[in-house]
Amino acid sequence: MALTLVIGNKNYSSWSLRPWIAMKAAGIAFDEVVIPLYEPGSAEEIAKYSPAGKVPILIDGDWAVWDSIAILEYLAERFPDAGLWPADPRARALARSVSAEMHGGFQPLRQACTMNLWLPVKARPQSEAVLANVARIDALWCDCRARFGQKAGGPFLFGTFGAADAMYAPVVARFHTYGLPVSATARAYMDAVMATSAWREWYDAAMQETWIMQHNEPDWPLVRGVPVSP
Ligand SMILES: N[C@@H](CCC(=O)N[C@@H](CS)C(=O)NCC(=O)O)C(=O)O
Repeated sequence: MALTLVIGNKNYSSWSLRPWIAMKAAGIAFDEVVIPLYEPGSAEEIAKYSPAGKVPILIDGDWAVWDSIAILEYLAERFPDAGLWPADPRARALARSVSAEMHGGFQPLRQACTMNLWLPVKARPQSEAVLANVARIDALWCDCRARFGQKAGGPFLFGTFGAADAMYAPVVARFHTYGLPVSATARAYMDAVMATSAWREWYDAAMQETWIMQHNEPDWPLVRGVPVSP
């Protein structure tokens, strides 16, 4: 039976992007159900699939798995040949550590630089706390690349695109949109993620969406990066 991934709208739903891009990059077939977030009835619609009331949710027959990390772990077990986690135990432990660090942390960055693919790409001033998050993420990307990615011979954290890259895909979007200061290694990694066909597919679909949420630049109303009248 085909898998179904229940996600939020692509422009905003950073958590949904994680399992979605992991499945696309790994070639795991699935149907998708898109529930626009923050609309009247959104919560009721999500609640039909999960009592947790959040997307993403993976439906596998009569079984539902929710929360991005749990979904990635489920997929890694169900599709062991997909290589979602690195084969080497130490690389795998590092991949899980950095994924968990993302899942549970970086609140200043997440709060100040919400994922919004419609926003124009430009550098915006940021707090010390946000810049400290950026520096930590840059350092951990460089560490993964230096210890494993480069040797494995691919442009991603551990070589080929995997669960850790999926966990950081929305961070790539944030760093790019908000013009955050990164090293050359981090920039090359971001460019590699953004060059994947999975990324392009998500981005192109986000550009076609019509749901408008308030964004964190309220004095600059925007539709797809183009200023519009309030
Ligand atoms: N820890 C969850 C977070 C999921 C989450 O916060 N999803 C947001 C969308 S990106 C959501 O469903 N928001 C709807 C709401 O809170 O009503 C995960 O990793 O999947």
